[in-house]
Amino acid sequence: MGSGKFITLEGGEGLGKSTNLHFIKDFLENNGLSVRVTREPGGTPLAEQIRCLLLEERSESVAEQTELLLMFSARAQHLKEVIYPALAQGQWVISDRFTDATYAYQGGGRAIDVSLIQQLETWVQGTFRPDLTLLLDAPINIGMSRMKERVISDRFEQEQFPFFERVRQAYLLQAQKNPDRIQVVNANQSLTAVQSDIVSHLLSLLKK
Ligand code: Z5A
Repeated sequence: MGSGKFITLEGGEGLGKSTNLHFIKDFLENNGLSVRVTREPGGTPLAEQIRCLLLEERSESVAEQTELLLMFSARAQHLKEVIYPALAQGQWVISDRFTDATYAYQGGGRAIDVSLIQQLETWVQGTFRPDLTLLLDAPINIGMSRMKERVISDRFEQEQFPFFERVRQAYLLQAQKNPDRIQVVNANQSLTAVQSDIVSHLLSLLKK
């Protein structure tokens, strides 16, 4: 890989990933870096089609295995077409969600055996992992109340409180297991305070 770094943003819905993605992009560009912003599931034309399959509401119930495999199918395409080439060219890549979301939603939310996720992670990514993951964390009701205004609701947003609590706990477990990579940011504070925490993590990464 070139000198680019890979940053991922994670967290439950409505906790400010999209909002802060743009803030991070601007911050890095102001520091003279070339930045590529992307998201999962998605990021390439094919992976975006898989995203639609995954998120749209449907009458047919989706098997957990189907959901998990589609997440990794989209990820394989995203890595090959976008993430690896951008890093090789020295760009910094920021992704709105990546594999920690699979541990959280499919592992925590759907209760899929984590060892299966680990096997797919190794198969699809080898040893490749983000350089920094910012996990926006807050009690579930905070994200939900911020999302109240939004009308469109996807297949995941239909889930109930216990599902999102399992997602949150699985994210926090990932952070515990990967303390050097995953930085937990308290999302239950003002946007200015959130962004000040984010900047301190970015500055540490810039010094590495
Ligand atoms: N998924 C999965 O299951 N497995 C996987 O492996 C992957 C994904 C990769 C799509 O995610 C779904 O895919 C996701 C998990 C699943 N489903 N869910 N739920 P997505 O990222 O596209 O969708 P999302 O999680 O629902 O994100 P979102 O709706 O775009 O929310 P957000 O980006 O975190 O929040 P936001 O839009 O930036 O902020 C929400 C509002 O809060 C907005 O009005 C902001 O102005 C406001 N905000 C933000 N920060 C603050 C603070 N600090 N104070 C006050 N107000 C704030």
